Amino acid sequence: MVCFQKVKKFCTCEKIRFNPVFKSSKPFLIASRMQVASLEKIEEKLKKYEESIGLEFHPFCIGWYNDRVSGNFILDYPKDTLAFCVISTPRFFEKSFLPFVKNHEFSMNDPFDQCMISNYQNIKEDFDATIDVIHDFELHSNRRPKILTQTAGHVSGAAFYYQRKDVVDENSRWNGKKVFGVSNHPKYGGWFGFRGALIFKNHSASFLEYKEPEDLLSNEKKIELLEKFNFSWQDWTFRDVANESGERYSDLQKQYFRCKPSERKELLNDFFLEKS
Ligand code: B12
Repeated sequence: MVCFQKVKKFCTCEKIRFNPVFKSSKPFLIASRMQVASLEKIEEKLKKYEESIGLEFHPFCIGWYNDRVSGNFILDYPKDTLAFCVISTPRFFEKSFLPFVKNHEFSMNDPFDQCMISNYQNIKEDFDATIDVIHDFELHSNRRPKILTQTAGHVSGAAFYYQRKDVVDENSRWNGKKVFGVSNHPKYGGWFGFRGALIFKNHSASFLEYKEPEDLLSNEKKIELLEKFNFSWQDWTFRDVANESGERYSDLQKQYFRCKPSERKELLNDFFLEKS
């Protein structure tokens, strides 16, 4: 779901007047047009991966993310840096993961993570740009996640991140209880996964305009979503609270994620043995 709507009309008067880098408005105008053209090129290339392997890429400015999170989660890039929040749709498992498993030896504990590392390697090779990748599963040495994907998902418009503060009268409902937030995709509901972010270090996204994702859920639905995610996530029902597309994970995909990581390779071996 490549998003062009966020591109601002070029150069507001304020930007021209207050931009300290350029003495006149003309060079800034040219720079902005080049930036927009280069974003369009990047999105065009990424679209190929959306179609072939079922990933989605949603652009955002690092500053939008950093403005939301507390100090210890700040991403250390200039605020205008262009980044993409990456998510896997329900199709990713069959389109990318199973073919990957069929053709590769496992070198990591989690073949799914290995598959994403390989996909990002291909994407990086496809661009001349210097790209940093932060995976959803990456942790700092103190076990803190390197990126909060739900916040990235929200600011990029990929999926609304519902937190307890979004519910009316949350305290009387969940007094004293820990309630984790959950993201809802406008098309797939909960049937998707965050796969981290791509950061185009040399690209400015200062011309992108921030737009809040649409809050599609009533207060009752938000409560249902948060309660199912927190108190009965094992039955998968939180994913169906607002699933517009009707698309879900296949039985094999569900079985895979239900398995303990140590049993996943065996499950896949059995699956391919049965098919051969
Ligand atoms: C650690 C972790 C867990 C821990 C703790 C959960 C937690 N949220 O803290 C445990 C092990 C319990 C867990 C469990 C599960 N998890 Co988990 N988990 C993570 C992980 C790796 C990091 C989350 C984290 O540490 N957050 C830290 C806290 C502090 O962040 P926070 O509460 O969002 O606070 C920030 C925001 O509030 C932000 N902020 C402040 N103001 C505002 C305002 C706005 C508008 C916004 C947008 C943000 C914002 O600032 C705060 C930080 O300063 C993420 C992947 C990732 N890298 O993000 C997956 C992730 C959250 N988990 C996920 C899932 C699916 C699960 C499980 C269902 C199991 C599973 N894997 O199938 C269960 C369900 C939860 C449960 N009932 O137990 C998914 C959620 C998908 C979704 N739709 O939202 C994620 C995103 C993984 C993924 N790759 O998709 N998980």
